[in-house]
Amino acid sequence: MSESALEQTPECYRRDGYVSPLRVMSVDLAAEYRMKLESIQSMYSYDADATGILTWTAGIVLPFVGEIMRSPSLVDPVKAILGDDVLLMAASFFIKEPNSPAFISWHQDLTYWGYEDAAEVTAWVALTEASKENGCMWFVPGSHAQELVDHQDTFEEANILSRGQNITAHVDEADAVAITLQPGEMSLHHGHMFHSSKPNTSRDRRIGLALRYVSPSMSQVSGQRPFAHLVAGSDRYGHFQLLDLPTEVMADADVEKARQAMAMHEETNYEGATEQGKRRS
Ligand SMILES: O=C(O)CCC(=O)C(=O)O
Repeated sequence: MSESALEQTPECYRRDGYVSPLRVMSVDLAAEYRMKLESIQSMYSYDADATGILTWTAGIVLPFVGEIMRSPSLVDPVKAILGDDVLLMAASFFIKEPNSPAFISWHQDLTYWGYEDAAEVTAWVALTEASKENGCMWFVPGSHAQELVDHQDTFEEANILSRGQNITAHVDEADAVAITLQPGEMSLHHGHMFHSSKPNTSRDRRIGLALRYVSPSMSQVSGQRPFAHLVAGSDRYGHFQLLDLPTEVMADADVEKARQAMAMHEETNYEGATEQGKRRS
């Protein structure tokens, strides 16, 4: 990433609530990571529980995700926004299969995560192309300047979001921009950004890795201490339980931590819901 792109990142982020596209790895390296992911997925394809763990808590159980999430090409622009101390509190794959109806309704990420502040940035890394045809994300520039707005639960089957949550007010799609990415590029977005994505109508998978970075000052309203990895600087607060990076694919001890992380997240995420939706972030 060029010096000038890095310098412009905080201003652009403050103004628009997102920055995109930023190249964070080569097309070849993105293809290599895709191959790694798909070979691990095929090893666990018979096991829905393990597949859920490696999809939604990838940063705890997959060493190659540990490598991506602490890479300076991702962490430096995040530091330019959050400051020198940065934790990675979740890393999840958002995968849309070829010709699948899976979509994401208009939402703001921080709605159900239980944090008392908004010092959070999502880095969404494209391991495949993300295009209008295969269901890239759409952002409403400047919408992050609003506080959290009302959402309603829909629990729609094809909605990838756990509660199928949808911003209650009308979101005018004419105000939105398509966040198209080439493999190896990423977008950054604010936790209050209005965003959504449509189905994949292409013949290939669309694979994104969403990395949720936070400042260590962030804390859960409930007093819960979620797991996180320290990726830059230091943590002077102790609001999170710090984990070591994974060194082996789906090691038993890491899988156990991943289960605890999912359970903690579900407790927060489903607060006030009338039903439990999908088992995910
Ligand atoms: O992958 C998608 O289409 C949407 C992901 C998303 O909503 C997010 O990363 O916050």
